[in-house]
Amino acid sequence: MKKYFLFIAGLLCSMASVYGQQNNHKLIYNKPAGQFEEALPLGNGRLGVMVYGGIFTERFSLNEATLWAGGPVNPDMNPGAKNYLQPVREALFAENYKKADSLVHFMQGKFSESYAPLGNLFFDFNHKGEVSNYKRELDIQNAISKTSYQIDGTTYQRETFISHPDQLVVIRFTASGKGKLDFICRFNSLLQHNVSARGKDLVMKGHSPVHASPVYHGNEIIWDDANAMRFGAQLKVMKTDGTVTTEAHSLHITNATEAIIVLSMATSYNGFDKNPGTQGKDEMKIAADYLKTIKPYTLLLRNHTADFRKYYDRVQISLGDEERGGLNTVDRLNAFAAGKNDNALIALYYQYSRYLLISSSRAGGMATNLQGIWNELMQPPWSSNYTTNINAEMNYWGVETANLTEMHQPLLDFIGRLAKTGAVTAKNYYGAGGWVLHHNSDIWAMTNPVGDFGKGDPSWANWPMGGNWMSTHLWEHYAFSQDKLFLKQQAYPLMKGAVQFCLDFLVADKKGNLITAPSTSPENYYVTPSGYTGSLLYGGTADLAIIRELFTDYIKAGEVLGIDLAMRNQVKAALQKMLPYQIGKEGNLQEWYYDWKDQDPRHRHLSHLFAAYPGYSITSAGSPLLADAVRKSLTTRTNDGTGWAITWRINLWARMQNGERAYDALKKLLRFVGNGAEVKMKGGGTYANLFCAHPPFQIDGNFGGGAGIAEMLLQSHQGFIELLPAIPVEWKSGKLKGLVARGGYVLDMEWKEGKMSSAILHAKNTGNCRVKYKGKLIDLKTVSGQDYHLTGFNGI
Ligand code: FUC
Repeated sequence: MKKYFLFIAGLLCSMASVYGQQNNHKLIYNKPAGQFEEALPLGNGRLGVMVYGGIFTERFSLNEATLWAGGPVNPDMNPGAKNYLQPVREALFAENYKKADSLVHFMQGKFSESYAPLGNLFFDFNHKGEVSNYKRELDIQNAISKTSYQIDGTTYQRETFISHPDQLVVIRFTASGKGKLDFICRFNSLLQHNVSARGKDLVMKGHSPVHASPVYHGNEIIWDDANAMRFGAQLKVMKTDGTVTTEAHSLHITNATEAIIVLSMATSYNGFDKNPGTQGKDEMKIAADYLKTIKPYTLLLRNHTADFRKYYDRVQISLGDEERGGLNTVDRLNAFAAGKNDNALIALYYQYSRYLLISSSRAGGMATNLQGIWNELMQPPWSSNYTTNINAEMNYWGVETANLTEMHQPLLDFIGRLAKTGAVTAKNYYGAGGWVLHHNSDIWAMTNPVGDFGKGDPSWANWPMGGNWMSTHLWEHYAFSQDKLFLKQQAYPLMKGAVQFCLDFLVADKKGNLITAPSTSPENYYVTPSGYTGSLLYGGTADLAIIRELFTDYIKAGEVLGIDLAMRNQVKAALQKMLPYQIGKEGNLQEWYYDWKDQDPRHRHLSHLFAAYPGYSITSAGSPLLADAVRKSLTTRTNDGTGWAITWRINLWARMQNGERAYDALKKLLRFVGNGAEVKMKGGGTYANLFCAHPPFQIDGNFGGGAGIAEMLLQSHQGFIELLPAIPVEWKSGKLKGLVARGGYVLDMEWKEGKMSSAILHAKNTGNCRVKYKGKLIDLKTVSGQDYHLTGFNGI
């Protein structure tokens, strides 16, 4: 029975007013950061700062999202690689995995390049006396950091934000006593650089290396100023009542009560295929241009806040706890670790994931990398690159549901560049059409298998599924936005290219099923009955699941657009012939072609479960037996693991509608691991600044964790919208506003003591929509722009 009625938009109760958690948007600390994992991130997508909040010396570590080592990649670097494909396949089908493994090493190229640290900006304060009442905080609703303390009765305050509309870092210093501010501004950098001071300006110029090897592959750093990416950082004292004097490499501000400083940064990056030295942009002009028309502080702040909150305020969340916003974040983490439930901390973690995405991924810019945009090392872990066998995609798992669809665009645009280099890689490594991406990439849109021409481990290097996985994001963006123009112009051609590669790459097994060869299950190893441990095989489940998902998306896209019938039929036929999922003797979803054992049964990767999340070719309703096999595999893998690995488990348990297991994993994600070098424990968790500890820091877990929380509250992958599909008993009451479901629907919900008390669906599109709650499905026809109060469920 259809039981719903239309509400007049204006009469809808304002959910905003019932979120009594206005303070739960802050990370709060009572001492300065001693290290990166305690410092607080600010960003506008392009510019990033980690604020340490020091008392005598304040440190801002600086980043610019386009500042990378290296230059345009030569995708033609190993043109003979394809000659090894057939011998590798023959060895595999002869079950000679060792030989296949040694041959596949010839199908490797260079490693990716590294995301570079721009430098540091320091403020040295001439403070004397006892410090009291220290506080620093990050207000994630307004994207502003604040530091304050007292010395001898004077209150010192600093606030910093990075404006997207004005493309500047803005810092305001104040003292409560007249003329009490006395400090020096200076830069440094690990990159080759020089600093000069003139008038009220301090300028740092420099360049990154043309190569920085991954830290796990030596310490080679190559400098070549002619071909290097250049950067410029220009600091200006915009306003002060004090005196500014220049020293050789610094500015000195004395006798001030207030000082407002702005910082502009830019690089010579001019596209993935342009030499950043010889064909680069004029970075000093770009940086200077942003400084030309500086607005008054209040206007800069107002523009910044309005811009940021336009995105941030779209979602509100409360999981039923009392307000804890005023508490110190480290105390909260410690209490949580000691077993004190803090659902407000989980809500904060969710909003923080949204904060980090708005701060690190803006339309027109770079996709957020392994550390977002925040890195202060010359050779950061895994080069702070794009790792596509889980991490880069995970960064965007939650973006659409979190009502941040615009933030998806940098990844979707990146796919367009990858398809260009990837077409050459497909030809040279596989003799295939379309385009391919392996497990690593960088700002140069590198697509080849890494490994320094034979030194890489095939378990990660020789995995050609990155482009296929990435392409599923193109469909997801359409599924949520229903933007047909995007589907037609941007998504479909790229999806088609990925599909073309797969059609060429798939081969028949001995029984005629279509499979992949060579194949791996990212970074995991099997043990054959004869005791051989390896990673290379044929017909790995993960490959097949990813391709199946891509093919399904491609078919749907073609149907929506009504084009390419012949190819669509070809893809449908291939899909029918693909090796079906197999259930192993333990009741597990088989990871390998044969039901072999895993070398590490608790391995962090869960690639063979791709079909259950992020894919949806296995669902509880559509394929219950396979879903049970997924549950079995998940149980064997356990909820332990590194940071991002835990978050994959949260999402999978949510998809398997097991709120308790998902919550158990969530608790593990929020384990306070201490800080930086002090981290001794095995497994992942959370640092003081709520960055995810792999360890070390990787931002994927922040985004994967956010996605997981949302997946527990709202799902829409089974052809219907499901409300509260996997909530644990700890979340018996809560309120939500603004989460997005596929089809272009925005949901507000309120539930009390385990029962929904209000659910409102805002339709952005006209169409048919099905909504499920506690096993009951209702159908509604929606009209774009209308709001629907869902009343057909028990308890509403
Ligand atoms: C994958 C993972 C590693 C690490 C790296 C960046 O290869 O298996 O653990 O997270 O990405």
